[in-house]
Amino acid sequence: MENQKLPAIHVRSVFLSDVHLGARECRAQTLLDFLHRVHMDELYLVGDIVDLWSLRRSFYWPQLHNNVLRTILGKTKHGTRVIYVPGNHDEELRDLAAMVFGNLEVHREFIHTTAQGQRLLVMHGDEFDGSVKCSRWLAALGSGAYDLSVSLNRAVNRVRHLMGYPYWSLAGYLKSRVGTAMRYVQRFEDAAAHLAARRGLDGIICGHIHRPLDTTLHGVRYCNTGDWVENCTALVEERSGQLALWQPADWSPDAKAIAGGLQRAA
Ligand SMILES: [Mn+2]
Repeated sequence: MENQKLPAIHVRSVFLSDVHLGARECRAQTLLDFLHRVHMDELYLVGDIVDLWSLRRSFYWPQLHNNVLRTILGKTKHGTRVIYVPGNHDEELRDLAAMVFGNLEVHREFIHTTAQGQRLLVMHGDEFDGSVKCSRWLAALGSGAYDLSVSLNRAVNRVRHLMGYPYWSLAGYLKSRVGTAMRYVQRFEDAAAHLAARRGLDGIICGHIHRPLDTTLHGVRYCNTGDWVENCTALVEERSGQLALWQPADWSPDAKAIAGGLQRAA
């Protein structure tokens, strides 16, 4: 409520991913604060917005999560073009690709052109899992599917027992793979940047790994929008066409942020 009294910030485009509505970990109120304050011509939903995996495991849908969807739909009615690029947790929506519902469109991937004429590939990023080892494990851990690893552990050990091998801990194995996880992140970022370069584009905007980053990699711009589980970050294209990663301090009521926000709005 308080936030609605703050002056609005007008930007050209906003890119959000990995909101995970329907999961307990989703920071819906922080996202609502952002959506109430920031007005945009184009809103890109870069996948894993609704977490259908989590909803299937146990149904959880509080009013706040509903409010996020209503706020987004409300924006479409007020002229914002919403481009939904589904991810792996909402992959059922990929069947709707190329469909247009008024100001809401669904696409498998999309090429965004900035006000400065840069062409950027927008995709969720699970597409890179195939070329990146160990990703399924990370995806499962990332979505909090501990029970999955426990039941897998049981299944693995049943097989090992039948084959005469001793007990082996999956959790222990995963912990020992932290180095592998770091390599996974690096390979993911490499694969994403390479794809954009191969297609002759200026860069890529993706999500999926919950690691916000805006950098130059292999000669192209690599932007990861982050997530709304931990980081609460959005990639924002300002009126000038400049891209920047925003975090809560950029739109929440603290002094520095308001000055910055007002400059942007001007
Ligand atoms: Mn994902």
